[in-house]
Amino acid sequence: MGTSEDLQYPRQLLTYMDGFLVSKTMFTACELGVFDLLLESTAPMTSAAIAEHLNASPDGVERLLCACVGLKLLELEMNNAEAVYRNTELSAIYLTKSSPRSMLPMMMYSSRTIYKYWDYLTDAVREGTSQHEKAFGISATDIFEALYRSKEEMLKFMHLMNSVWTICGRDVITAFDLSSFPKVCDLGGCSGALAKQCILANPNSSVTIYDLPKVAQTAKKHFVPPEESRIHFDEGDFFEDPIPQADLYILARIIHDWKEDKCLKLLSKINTLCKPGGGVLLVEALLNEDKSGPLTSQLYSLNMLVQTEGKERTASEYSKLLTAAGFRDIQIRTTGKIYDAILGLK
Ligand code: SAM
Ligand code: ASE
Repeated sequence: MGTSEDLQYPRQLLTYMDGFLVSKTMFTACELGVFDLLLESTAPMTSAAIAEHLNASPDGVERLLCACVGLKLLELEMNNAEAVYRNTELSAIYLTKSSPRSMLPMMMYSSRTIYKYWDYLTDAVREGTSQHEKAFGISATDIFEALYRSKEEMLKFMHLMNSVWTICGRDVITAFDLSSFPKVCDLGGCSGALAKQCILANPNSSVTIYDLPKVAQTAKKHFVPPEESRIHFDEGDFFEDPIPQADLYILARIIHDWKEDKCLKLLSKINTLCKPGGGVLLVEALLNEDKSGPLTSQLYSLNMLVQTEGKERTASEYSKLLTAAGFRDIQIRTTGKIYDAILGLK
């Protein structure tokens, strides 16, 4: 920071400027199926062969592959004076459709949806509000009506929500010993990815996923196998309708969607339902107390501005909300990954 090299040549600023070129290069290779094709291929492939299989321009594909080599998403090797490409280990594990650790749904949602919203980040900062109207022509005032503007968009969102828990789920679920809470309710549990992690880590617990009717029905149909007898579903609006009785309420990425008053309304409703000794587990991307980082949480808070009415918060901001709703003994566990855990007891 502030060394003479930085001031004579603004390397860092140029890297930031090109940040979206990097993202879009990776997204394009994902969307075209470059990594999937190379995974299926028994041998490394030439650029011409890749272009033919993808039904894309040989020149365009060659430039894309070249940039992917620069990003270390692909490796280049000479085979009898012919350049051939193969996946790096990282791409094979995280950027292919069939991989159990696939991050492709997050890439797709970033590339198509978040990218469009961020075209209006300046307006969002000026106006202090979400940008559904400008980005997608939707005049909805309800956040999830806007985010679920079509069946496809709702499914894309559910896949986005689902995939991060394959890399961060175990850490947040095992941050605290939850074995004393046999009956768990995952409020806004979406596709059930965290519910699955919860029953894996706590063999004696069962989880009810509570979500909006169309989300719960889609999760039941496409995400949670019917033989999973320890995961149940309940549907409704958690602000307006009755919610299930439970020993522990999990709220993962729920509080960060909403303004203070709605957060307090929801948390107080949960507190009323909780028996003494019951608890609430918030799972969120925590900001440092002085908001100096982590960068991911800082950037996600800007994304909450363009896409929702919420924001990312510090541990003491969450503690304050929980205390105001009647919870006590609030404990914080950071994981060093994207998402952290906050436990409050009644
Ligand atoms: N907890 C999941 C996770 O972290 O992967 C999903 C979080 S997502 C940001 C918010 C979830 O809350 C969505 O599944 C959404 O459908 C649900 N939701 C939003 N408003 C709701 C409401 N009024 N009642 C019930 N569920 C709601
Ligand atoms: C929400 C979480 C997300 C609402 C909208 C969202 C995410 C993307 N869009 O509760 C996941 C976190 N990623 C980012 C970039 O914020």
